[in-house]
Amino acid sequence: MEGAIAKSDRRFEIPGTAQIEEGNGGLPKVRITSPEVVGEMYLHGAHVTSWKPVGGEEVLFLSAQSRWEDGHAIRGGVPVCFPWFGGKADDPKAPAHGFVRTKAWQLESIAQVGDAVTVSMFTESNASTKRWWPADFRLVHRARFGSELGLELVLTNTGTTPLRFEEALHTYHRVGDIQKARVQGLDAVRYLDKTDSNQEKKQRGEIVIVSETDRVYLNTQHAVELEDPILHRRIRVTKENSLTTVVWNPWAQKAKALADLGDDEWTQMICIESSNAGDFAVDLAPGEQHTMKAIVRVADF
Ligand code: TA6
Repeated sequence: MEGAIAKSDRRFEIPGTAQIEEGNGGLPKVRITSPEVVGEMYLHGAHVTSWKPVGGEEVLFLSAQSRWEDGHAIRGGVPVCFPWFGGKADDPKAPAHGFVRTKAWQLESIAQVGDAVTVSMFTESNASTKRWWPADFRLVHRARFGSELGLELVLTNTGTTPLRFEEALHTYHRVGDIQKARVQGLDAVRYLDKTDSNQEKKQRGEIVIVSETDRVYLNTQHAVELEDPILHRRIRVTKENSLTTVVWNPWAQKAKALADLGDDEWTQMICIESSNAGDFAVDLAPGEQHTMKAIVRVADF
């Protein structure tokens, strides 16, 4: 059962700074409290659900309607999408966004450097992953909780044949009012519009959300800034080894259709996802390793 805290994991705790506790649905989580930050990361999906620099407000959106159980993804925070993004091209029955966000990972380490705390969790190939995907792999999600949130997705091809994968850090950012928010940094970048039969279009200026928005920005390593005049903050996302950025807001109708998202919660969230999706899937030879990084910073606005 996913719920119980493994006794052996207690050895990773850092008294007063990193505790392993039973979270929502009885799922184990690591709770971080340091002079610089508070944060949370569940073993379920190696899912960061909270990051709040001291003196500031919560940066991540988390749905009050989220499910907290094996086989379901948490709605909000940072879901890890792997080894495919969205639907699986050759198998409509396969779970959306892959299979690692809906299952328990294992705790690898918790380390403190100064006031920043880094939590590492991993998952590996086994008989159940091979039902969907033949490759042998080891995937680590490393989250550094500090005055900035540093996320690293490290994949190792532990097999003897090449593999190709997609990935995303599907981050839900909390905003005061989506209609007042602005996303900068993707001007003149081409994107696939998933609300318009994946037509390829070109971004002109900043992104303003005025309807359902579901776009995959292509071949871009640009930093992105989320301007929020209601919460008086600017969120800056920088990334490495990621060639696509996904921007998503379900708007009202889609939000109503999602059982694990409150009908009005679409006004308080926007996903900005550092990723390698579609034609930008990554090839990895046997024994090779690939690391995708994203760093989230908050500045006053
Ligand atoms: O990242 C955007 C997206 O792919 C959208 O198409 C939308 O489906 C969203 O992810 C949420 O997906 P989920 O499977 O978590 O409901």
